[in-house]
Amino acid sequence: MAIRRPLLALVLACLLTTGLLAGPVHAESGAGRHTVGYDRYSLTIDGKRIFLWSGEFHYWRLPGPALWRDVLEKMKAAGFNAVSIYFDWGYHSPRQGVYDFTGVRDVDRLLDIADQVGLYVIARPGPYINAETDSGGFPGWLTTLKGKARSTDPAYLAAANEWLGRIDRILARHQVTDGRGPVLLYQVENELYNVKQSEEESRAYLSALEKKIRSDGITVPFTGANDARFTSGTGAADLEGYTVYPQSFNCAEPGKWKPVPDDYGQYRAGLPDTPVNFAEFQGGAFDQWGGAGHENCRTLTGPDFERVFEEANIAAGATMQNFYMTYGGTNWGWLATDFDYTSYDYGAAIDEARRLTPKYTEQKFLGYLVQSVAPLRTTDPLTTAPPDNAAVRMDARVDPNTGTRFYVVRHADSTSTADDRTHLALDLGAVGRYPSVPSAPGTDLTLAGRDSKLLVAAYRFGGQELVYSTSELMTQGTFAQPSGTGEQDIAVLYGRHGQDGETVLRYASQPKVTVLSGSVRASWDAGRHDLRLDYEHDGLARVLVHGGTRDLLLLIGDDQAAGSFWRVDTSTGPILARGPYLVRGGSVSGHSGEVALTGDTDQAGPLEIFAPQGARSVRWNGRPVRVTPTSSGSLSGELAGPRPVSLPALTNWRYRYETPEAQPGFDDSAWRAADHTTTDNPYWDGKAPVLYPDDYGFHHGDTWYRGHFTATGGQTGITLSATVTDHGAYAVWLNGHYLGSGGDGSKHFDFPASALRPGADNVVSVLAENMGHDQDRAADDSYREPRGLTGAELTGSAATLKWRIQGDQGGEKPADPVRGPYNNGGLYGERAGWYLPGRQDAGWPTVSLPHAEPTPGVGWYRTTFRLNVPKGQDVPVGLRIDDDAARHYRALVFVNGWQVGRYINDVGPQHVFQVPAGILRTDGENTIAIAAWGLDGSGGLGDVSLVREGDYAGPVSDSSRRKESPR
Ligand code: IPT
Repeated sequence: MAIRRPLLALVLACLLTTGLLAGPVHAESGAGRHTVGYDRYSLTIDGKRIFLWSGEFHYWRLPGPALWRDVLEKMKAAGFNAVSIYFDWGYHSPRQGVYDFTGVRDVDRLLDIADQVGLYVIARPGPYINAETDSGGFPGWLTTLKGKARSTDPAYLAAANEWLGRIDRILARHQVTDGRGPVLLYQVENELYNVKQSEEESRAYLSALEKKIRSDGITVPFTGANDARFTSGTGAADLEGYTVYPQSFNCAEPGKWKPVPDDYGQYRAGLPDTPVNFAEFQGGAFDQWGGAGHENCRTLTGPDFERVFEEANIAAGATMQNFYMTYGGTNWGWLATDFDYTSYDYGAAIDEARRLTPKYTEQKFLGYLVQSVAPLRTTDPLTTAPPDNAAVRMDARVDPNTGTRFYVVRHADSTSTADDRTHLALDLGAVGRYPSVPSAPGTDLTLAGRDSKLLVAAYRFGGQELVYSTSELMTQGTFAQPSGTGEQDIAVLYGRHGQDGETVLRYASQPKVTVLSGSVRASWDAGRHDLRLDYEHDGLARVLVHGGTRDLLLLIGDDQAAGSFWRVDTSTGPILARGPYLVRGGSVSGHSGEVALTGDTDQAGPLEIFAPQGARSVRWNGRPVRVTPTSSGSLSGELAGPRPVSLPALTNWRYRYETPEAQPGFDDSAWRAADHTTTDNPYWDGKAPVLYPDDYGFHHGDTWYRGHFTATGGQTGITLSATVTDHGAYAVWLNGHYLGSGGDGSKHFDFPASALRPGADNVVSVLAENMGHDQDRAADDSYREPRGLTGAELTGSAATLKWRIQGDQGGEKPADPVRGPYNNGGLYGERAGWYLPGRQDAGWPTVSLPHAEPTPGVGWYRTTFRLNVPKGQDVPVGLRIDDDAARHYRALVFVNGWQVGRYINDVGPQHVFQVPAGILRTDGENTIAIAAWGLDGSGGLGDVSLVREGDYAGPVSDSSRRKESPR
């Protein structure tokens, strides 16, 4: 047929487009080595084109290596072929020269898992990453280093090179180019544009990093996420990329859409010689303290958003897309930057509890499409006649090699919520012209509000020639025939429930059509040799077409029916499975004809599989499934669901008030003297002594100060200045008398005359909680903006205070290296180990929740509970705090010693904190320790309960039982 161009043209086109000459990577091929190249169309690996479909995942936001595999398998199952990973410098480095890559920081293991799961890795080690994390990923110790960050300043570069040297050593062991792993691309720096330094300086800095990284043995191409600003010249990466967040981050108005930018050509114009690359494309949105909550973010960036915007990216020619985030995770400990709270769920496709959301299904539709339709990797724009309804816009692309066309249809106003109907004029070149599609009389192409369709035409797959379909193509492949003796092609098509669909295929002579299920009408156009099928999308229709070089089974679903399909590619061929909550992977033994699948069920239900020829039996998670052959050529059986699991109520709380630091007799002689008279901090206001905790090696969490003075009797009060940032707080005592609390800025506190001790040592005690460091988005060292107290002046006398400061145990040498530098601050109970499992609360009085604590200060609530989740089940667990928002207290939540939550009762929005398996013992005793800090008389703690976030029968809990993660 005419769809295929003459062989010579094909060869020429391939030579022009394989990109072998354009690629920067010169690792020799052979012996496991691979060549990574690219041209303007796409990336290539050993000359083979790939559509890079990637999701962003941060291992440091999921402190349980067993769960890394779970999330990566879930991504792979949705058709992602890559994962983009920020590596967080500060997470690995508590102090200069010291790096930890063990336990939850075992990056070698992460890369091994990605490799085993079958995902390429886009490595993004910064040094600066932004990511709504403390200091944008810079370690605490960098705050005191002389030298401007993100520049060529020698002190900074030396520090950055130290990190790069360490992380590159690991990344270099896992490079595609050496045939030893999944690392395919390496991003240098992050978002280094619109910054407060010259472009020249930024370029020189990027160039210095690149030299260092290459000298570390990194041979994969460099990518940039600088919104396509540095495509050539000094410091340019091999492949620049766009970072696009079309809906930005206002989750409070989740129904309010900003439109798709109409100019698709801009993306090619900005990257004329390299693939159109969305290094970050919005996959959700972060939320803030007091914000609308991540469910609203998930609505703002829901399946409708994904479909409309991701298809628009394809219409713009993108062959590299990375969705930030695909799994957001948790800002456990003090990982969040100052405005962000503990959950980094991000409203992503996979939620923080690792559950698949409707966004995931939408990602799967498009992920399967881009993996299975090769012509999408080499397309040029194609001019078309507009649709017959001006409210509808159509953009088209064509693959010059095969003539395959892609039509992306959306509302001209992409924010429109109207249902519009239209017909399209399709010029399919040699395949013919179709002036009004759909052609069946009385049918329309319907575009529901905020919807988009990506239609494939003039496409050959297997033994078939698809002329066009107004259904979207999910996937296609070759599988066993019903008779079991031969092969058939299968294509899965889908559309919105109740909408018309029309699929046209071309045959040499009229084929035999058997409608196995559903209502589908067939008609034959003898002039064109076209078989036209028309139907309404409703459940799952099955149509067998006999007459081509191979039989074709069309599976035509509405979104829900099609969404229940899973595709697994094995060395024997693809498997299509329908029914279960998740299919993670599979294999086919050609020998025994056994199909072995792994996956999860959330309830008992059907399993249907289409497998390569010769498949006779099925195993699910190792257990045999009784299957019977169907008329579709599939095997059908039943799977069991999970056993019900209930979680215990939390009782037997024990309580102890601490805050001894507020008392005058407390011995602070071992605390560090806060006596620096100067600092390298560029934001220093000149006041001495310098009180910034960072300058004394305390970078994260709460800080205590004790300021001593000998009272003359004239002292009437104190004025404190602080930078604790929004929703941060501090509390002040004089000789154990509570003076009150404050926030950002200056505040005066009167001394009650009775509290002052003339002629004696007086002590002002301050507990300060800052919300974390700023990032350094503008490259102006704002991550170094001081935190904590910034000044203190007594009133009524010229006496000065002598200060001592206390923070997390060990400071830059964390006393708890397993949980690491972000787990703890300087609360008395943290330093005394009250956050850890163990018997230290044996003598504490018991209390019941909710509990009131009228004395301002910090008290600890502890209890234990046992879990006995059945083996082979995954039950994500959250810990919930409920209380009257009128009470003013904040709390740190520890489970088995890991700080899994920062709660502010009167701010929110977070009330449920995820406790990842691995930290949570699903088969034994767990310890909860909550440090609650009341700022006025309304402290204490509300109700605390466990929340079962789901119940799945599947392999994940088995792997966590292998004690993969440290406790
Ligand atoms: C982009 C950053 O690169 C990324 O680290 C993260 O902070 C993200 O924003 C927001 O979650 S920058 C983009 C907003 C231009």
